[in-house]
Amino acid sequence: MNRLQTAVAAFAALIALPAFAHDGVHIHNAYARVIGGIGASGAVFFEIENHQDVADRLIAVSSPIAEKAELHSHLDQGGVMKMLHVQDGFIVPALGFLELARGGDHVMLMGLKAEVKNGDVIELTLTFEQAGEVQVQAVIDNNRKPESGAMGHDMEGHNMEGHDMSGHDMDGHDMEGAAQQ
Ligand SMILES: [Cu+2]
Repeated sequence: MNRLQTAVAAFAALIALPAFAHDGVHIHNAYARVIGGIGASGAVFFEIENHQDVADRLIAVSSPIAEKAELHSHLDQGGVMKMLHVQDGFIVPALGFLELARGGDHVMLMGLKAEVKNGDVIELTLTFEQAGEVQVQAVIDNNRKPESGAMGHDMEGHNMEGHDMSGHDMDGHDMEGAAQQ
């Protein structure tokens, strides 16, 4: 490669970057926990990856499966976790990540219109200030442990079943968490 070719290649690499930077937001590892039948509530968790070079904000959510969907978080009030409706939405840093996870930020579904079971897929529409509307499919997974969401990227391709089966007290614990959420 001569000098000119090298310079052209370097320039091509540079101009390729902004195409990625403006590629909106991507949603990873979406799953939902739902306890109960029609009229029940559920919580949805996922990771938001912001490919934009500006911060974005998740401001609204809706789902055909629920009468109402809200952005919620948990607040530790002297050891008691209280759930609150986040009116201002969730900020996702420029070129950064936000994880919605158990015990933290989550999407709350209220007034389910249909009965769902493990393995069912529900549709969500997320509305971002910058990226606009993003469609998400979340699988109902009432057995997932909190850690598997947090480590979603790293755990992919590993033996998730083996990992999940090693859980000890999860059944009781999970049901408590779901009742709160
Ligand atoms: Cu909630």
